Amino acid sequence: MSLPARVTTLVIAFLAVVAGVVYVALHYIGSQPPVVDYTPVASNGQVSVTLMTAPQTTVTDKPDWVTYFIKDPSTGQFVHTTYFEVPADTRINVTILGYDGCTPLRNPLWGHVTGTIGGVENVSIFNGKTYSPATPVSTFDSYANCSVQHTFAIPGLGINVPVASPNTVAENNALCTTSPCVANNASEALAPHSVVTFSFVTPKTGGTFRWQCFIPCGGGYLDGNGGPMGTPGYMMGQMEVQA
Ligand SMILES: [Cu+2]
Repeated sequence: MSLPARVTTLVIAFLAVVAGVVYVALHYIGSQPPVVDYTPVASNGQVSVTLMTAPQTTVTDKPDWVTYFIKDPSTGQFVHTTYFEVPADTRINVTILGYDGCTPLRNPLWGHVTGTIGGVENVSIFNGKTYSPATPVSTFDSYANCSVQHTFAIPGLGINVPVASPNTVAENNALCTTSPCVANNASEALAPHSVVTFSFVTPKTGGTFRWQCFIPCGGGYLDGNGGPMGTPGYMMGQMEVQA
């Protein structure tokens, strides 16, 4: 092989390795889910934030992972992310559309609603036909009843919200199968789900607050804590508080 040919081969091989390293760094380590910005739609010291849980993530290359979605207030579309931004010192009125089925909590402590205004979440269950009346709930016993699917917890603010689930076997066997479970697919939007609402107030100073689910819902992973439980954009995320 001539010298120029050897140099060319070496350079190409080197660039291939560099490309591989860059791909791994961006794809597996550095990739951050998009941030849904609610700050422009806050008014009178309040803002409404809408999340969704789903039994699968058919919009990504992890179709069998459970996940959250967040509704983009500017488009009305559910975005596959767990990162959102809200203003400081503001009442956040959260709605979670809970489209997944029930899983028991590993620790009954996480069945207590904490850190919300009034210490409760309001729960309505859609059974596929009708909604039950919204009822305030402060404690769930996820072993006695099929009642909780995931949790929405911000440990840095003392917030823990067990996300209520559809209760019956029939409902849990009729869950949505394509995510996000939204109105552009009417049969999915009408799958059994919970509607959970609660409010809390963001701190007066800004900051980044990690939030996550505490149900070990990473099916197929050690103790259920891998996969979606440890991956930003699925069962853990960030609330960015803008001062
Ligand atoms: Cu979960």
